[in-house]
Amino acid sequence: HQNFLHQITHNFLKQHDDRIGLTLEAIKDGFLDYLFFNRGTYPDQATDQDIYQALAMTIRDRLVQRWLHTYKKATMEKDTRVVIYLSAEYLMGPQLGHNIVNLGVREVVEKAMNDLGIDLQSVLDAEVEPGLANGGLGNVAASYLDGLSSLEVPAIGYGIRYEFGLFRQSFSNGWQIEETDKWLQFGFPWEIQQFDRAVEIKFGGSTQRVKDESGNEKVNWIPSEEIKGIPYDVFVPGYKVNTVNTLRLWKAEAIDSFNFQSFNVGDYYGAVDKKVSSENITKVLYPNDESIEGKILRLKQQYFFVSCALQDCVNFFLESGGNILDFHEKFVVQLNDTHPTIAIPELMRILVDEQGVAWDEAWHITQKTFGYTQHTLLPEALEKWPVGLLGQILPRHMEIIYDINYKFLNLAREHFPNHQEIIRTLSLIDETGEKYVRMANLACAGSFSINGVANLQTELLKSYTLKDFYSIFPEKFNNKTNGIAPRRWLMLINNRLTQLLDDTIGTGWEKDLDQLKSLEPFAENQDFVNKWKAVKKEIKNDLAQRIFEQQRVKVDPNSMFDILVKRIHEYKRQHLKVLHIISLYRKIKDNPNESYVPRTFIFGGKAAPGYRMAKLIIKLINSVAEVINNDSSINDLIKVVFIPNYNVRNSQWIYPAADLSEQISTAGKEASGTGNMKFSVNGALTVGTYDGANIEIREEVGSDNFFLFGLKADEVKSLKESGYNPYTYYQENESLRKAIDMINHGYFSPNERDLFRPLTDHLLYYDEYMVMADFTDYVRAQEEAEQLWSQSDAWAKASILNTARMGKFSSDRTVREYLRDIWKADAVEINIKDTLH
Ligand code: 7GP
Repeated sequence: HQNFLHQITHNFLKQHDDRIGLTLEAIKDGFLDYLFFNRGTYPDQATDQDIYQALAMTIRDRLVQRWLHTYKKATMEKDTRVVIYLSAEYLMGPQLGHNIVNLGVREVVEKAMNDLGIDLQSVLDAEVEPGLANGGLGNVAASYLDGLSSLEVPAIGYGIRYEFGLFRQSFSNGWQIEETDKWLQFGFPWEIQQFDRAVEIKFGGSTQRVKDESGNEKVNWIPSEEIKGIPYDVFVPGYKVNTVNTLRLWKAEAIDSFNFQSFNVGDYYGAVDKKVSSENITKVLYPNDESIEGKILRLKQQYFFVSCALQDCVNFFLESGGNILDFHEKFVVQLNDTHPTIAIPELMRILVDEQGVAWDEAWHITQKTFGYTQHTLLPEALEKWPVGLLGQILPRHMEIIYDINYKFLNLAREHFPNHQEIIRTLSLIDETGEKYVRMANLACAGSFSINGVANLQTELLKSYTLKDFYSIFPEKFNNKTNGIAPRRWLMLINNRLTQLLDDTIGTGWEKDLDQLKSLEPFAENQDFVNKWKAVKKEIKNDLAQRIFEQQRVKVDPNSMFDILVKRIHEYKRQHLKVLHIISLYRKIKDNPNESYVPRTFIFGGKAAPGYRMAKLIIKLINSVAEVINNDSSINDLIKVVFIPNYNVRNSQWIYPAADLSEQISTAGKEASGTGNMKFSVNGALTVGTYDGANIEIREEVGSDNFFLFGLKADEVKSLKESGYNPYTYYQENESLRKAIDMINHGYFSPNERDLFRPLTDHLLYYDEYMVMADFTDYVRAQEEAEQLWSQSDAWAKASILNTARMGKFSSDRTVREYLRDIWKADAVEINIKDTLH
């Protein structure tokens, strides 16, 4: 009977090949069909949202068969190895444009829309992106899924379907305002709900030791709360291949959406209450990028999606006839930082308590299953959970963690006999005050691979942050320098440059970014240099126009676009940039007759809602912008723009338009950075510190095409140890002093002179991130940039070389390295003509 049904489906698909075909007619028909039957409208009456939804459904139809084949013929097959990526965040970005590019149908779709009198760009603009991430860490999660699909490797990303993504940012009187991100409001056309793969998740209660039939001791967990996880599958198509992997996002639901007992005694509200509280778990993304407080709901979120994911893997592996003892052969599970680390005791629990595997064997399987990626150098970002809280929410896991710790510390003592201090720092439990579980230690003990995301960071992990783990397990440590997906971050967002590249060196670079190297000789070709400049000018025009429409600020596309976009954080030093702008402004006012390079300074980024200093920095930037943009005495030589609600969609306009990319973190603080890569591959020059992946970018593009400044990581450290006094820089550097005095005298806050005191006082008397120490050299690097800018051909040449030499930073390279060293999974070619069973 089943075969019969399959046959019918296949005959249907064959007859209706056009429905899923990629021809102009098929796409037009599909689109009009959805517009009429699904949206209930005609093209001339359709809203932007109607048009977007109809085109999205049309494109989605073309993914379904590829996705189903990938899922059934590769992912679920017993003998194929599957990469599992566990991440609390995915920064997927707008989907329509990306999926059109990956299907290889950009031109056809553009034509189909044109024929109907519709501008494709405005359709793309109508998409509300799924902002299910804070920043960098979610961005790499999305890039690596894209890379895995493009390399045809079966993979599943697991995460949370937050009902509200990262808050939307607007400004009121220059202050950041946060609003709920209702990204699901109009429906999300890229997902399919999989009700039949729902799982149950337990919380709380207690454990009980019982004897099973054969007299062996066994632990029962008797929870106090149970909820359901419902998966929603999002398609992740590879570039011009049939592989479409799955991003499976989980939503929490109450098991009985109605508690009839309460209902019968008239407590309608109480009955609904339980439903509401269960569903709260996946309500909203926590908006802090690098510091985590001990929030119960956050721990529940972490356990919720991790348990959903592992249960799902176990289920379909056993369904396909797999042997649980081979779990680590079938799956490799990558932990995206420590947020999913509770997966380690969860897998132990499933193996030991549910599958009856002996402890030592279960530990062997677990350690062979997990890899751990570490994304931060900020000590305050290392997650830890109070033992009391973890034990209350997950009593069985707390026991398992203690058991793991007992054995792990015995091993550690063999390496460090008589080093009580080292044993204390290695322990999974921090016992210095209130007891905490250290999630990074758990991740290190329970995985076979530990990697940083750029060379410098990996070295710093080995010599400081995870030093003692490194001496016990040197073989586990490795580096995987981050990369970005060239399809999104060049092809999709920079159509103009893509055309020029294709015309000059042909296509093929988008799958093999090293091919951009063949652009190098063109840097000496005047005709090409002129074309390069013309393209850049058009792109800058586009952004200037958007800025004018949005903010009514006129910026000059001939000025140098100097851009700093990323989360607002003191270590990322947006305030260093502001001090530079103020000092330049001061200089122009004091010496109006000298000649200056016209500059446009563009900012973007969100501050964590509870991070007061970051919010004050936003207010300062907006206040400085207000004064400078309205000061007619400086003849529009400088403009300052803060683009609100920085997200993937907005960033797609920003990166291609940059001349100068600001990567100015305190050395030794930025693990890698990926914005730095997006800028440079689009031809921006970088002004940057010797930090994160900046170092490797400079190595590739050449030191002549990169403006380096500032203290190095070891210099930061030794200056700090020798007693850093920021005030001396204020005394010694006149332009720095003037800039700070202007802020302190209320020049930018006439109604509230002391508004920025907390910020300036911090800089003068504390300055944890050494803004003051790096100021002078930063200004020097900026002057160097201005000198090069004045020779416009030389600048263009450096810009070309940046693009030409960025091949290394393709996420395809990074994914290949993960596959080679950690995941060890092979490509599986997907043939959509195969019959499915
Ligand atoms: C970020 C790092 O700050 C950034 O340097 C790196 O490029 C990115 O990860 C991708 O590897 N870290 C986070 O976003 C984060 O939340 C805290 O780290 C655990």
